Amino acid sequence: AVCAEAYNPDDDEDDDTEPRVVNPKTDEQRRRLQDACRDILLFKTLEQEQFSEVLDAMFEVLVKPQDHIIDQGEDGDNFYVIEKGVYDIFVQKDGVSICVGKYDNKGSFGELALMYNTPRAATIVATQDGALWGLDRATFHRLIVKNNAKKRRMYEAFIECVPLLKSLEVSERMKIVDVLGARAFKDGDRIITQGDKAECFYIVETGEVKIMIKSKTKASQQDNAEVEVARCSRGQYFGELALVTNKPRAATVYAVGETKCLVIDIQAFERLLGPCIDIMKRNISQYEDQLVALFGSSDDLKQ
Ligand code: 1OR
Ligand code: 1OR
Repeated sequence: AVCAEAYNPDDDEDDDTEPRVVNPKTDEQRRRLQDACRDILLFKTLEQEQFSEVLDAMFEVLVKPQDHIIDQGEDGDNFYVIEKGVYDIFVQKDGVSICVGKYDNKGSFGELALMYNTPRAATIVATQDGALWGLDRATFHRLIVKNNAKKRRMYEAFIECVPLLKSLEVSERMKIVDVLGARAFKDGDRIITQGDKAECFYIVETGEVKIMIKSKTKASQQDNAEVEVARCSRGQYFGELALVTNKPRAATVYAVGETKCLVIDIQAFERLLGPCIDIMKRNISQYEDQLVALFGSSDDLKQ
């Protein structure tokens, strides 16, 4: 049987006495590692000191096409951050292995088995030459899993009152907290750019964002300025449309004043927010009516 309980870091006293892992790196390796880790959500809520311990412990892994980095069902050894390469995600269903997604030169994987002490939930296969940075299980426990206890305390109350997530079980909401990252924006910062490929989903924690669109059907016309179509504030979400429709971002999103958002990557979105998809789809169908009112056509959403 698979144990889905969160690992309780307070049960584990050995962690503090475990020696700190340091894998020496050249300046050039350190620079590449820092680049690769800049947007890793699981690292976004770490203190500076913990983050630099993570970087010290990481080690480079070079991979070839068809290498299996992780096999579903095995025990977890490492967590991986992608520096480069494309990696297919396979999940076994009724004895058949299905490709359910891929990582394209960014992101991270292999956190679940280490967080919840479960067998690997998917198989990850390199499709080309690539480079990864590994983090060993003991260091992952000592730094990331310990930090998750703090994250749960910080975000539990807020996550409990996000309307979209109401239909989930408490344990499902806590799993979202475990993998989310927090990002702060200043007034006017662009969070999402219309036309970009989508990687994340956002929930506003504090502050406000404004959603602006340029009509694609009017793209050649001079008066095709950005038009404000909506705002989102505390507890509201954005960035779901491209993930649900598998299309580029339909709008540009800017911070209005100092704004903090909780961020979930596309794999976690698909894994954990399935039960909320119907609510999102219902809300998306209302975008279309508003679009017609604004531009006289809903072609922007359809194509
Ligand atoms: P892990 O330690 O279980 C396999 O090792 C990793 O694949 C897993 O951590 C995740 O980091 C990653 N379901 C489960 N794990 C996934 C999924 C996934 N995608 C990536 N991983 N699903 C696919 C969502 C696009 C759900 C499939 C039903
Ligand atoms: P996304 O992933 O496409 C931009 O990134 C986000 O802005 C989008 O998800 C929604 O979360 C949010 N059209 C498109 N995106 C909208 C709209 C919208 N409203 C909110 N978003 N409208 C119609 C125009 C296409 C709303 C008109 C009021």
